[in-house]
Amino acid sequence: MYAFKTLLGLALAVPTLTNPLLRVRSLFPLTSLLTTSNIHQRQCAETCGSTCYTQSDIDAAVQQGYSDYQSGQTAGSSSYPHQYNDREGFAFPDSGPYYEFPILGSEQVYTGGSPGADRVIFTGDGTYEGVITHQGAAGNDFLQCTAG
Ligand code: 2AM
Repeated sequence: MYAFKTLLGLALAVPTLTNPLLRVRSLFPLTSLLTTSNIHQRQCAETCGSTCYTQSDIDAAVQQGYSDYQSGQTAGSSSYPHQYNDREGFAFPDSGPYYEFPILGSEQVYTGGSPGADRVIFTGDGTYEGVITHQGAAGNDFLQCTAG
């Protein structure tokens, strides 16, 4: 009986330890490599040029911009947030006046310095209205970013 158990143990253990495929599978189950559940994908709510913004990127920019607007502060030595006059005539969900604040593609909230090309728009009560960009527009004009 002892000999049988030893043989059975060896029969099971040896292929697992010596067969590279079985060894790799036991360390890194293949199924976890094939499923996407572990892969963090950013879901774009708005895309400006080729820059993707998630809703949480947008919410963070609006929150910072509106907080500065309410306290009468600007980010660093910049002029943001400041009023956006909608010279382009974009149709936002609510009426103005509107305010703009930079949104950065780096997943960092804007605190001053170069504002890049992209802006969130919000109203005087902090309602988010949209994302616009200088990317692809003439001069200082804006284009609306694309949903998704
Ligand atoms: P904005 O503040 O509405 O973005 C001087 O700063 C002028 O340049 C402002 O009219 C400003 O508009 C605009 N501006 C800022 N960043 C820009 C960019 N990346 N491309 C084009 N215009 C920009």
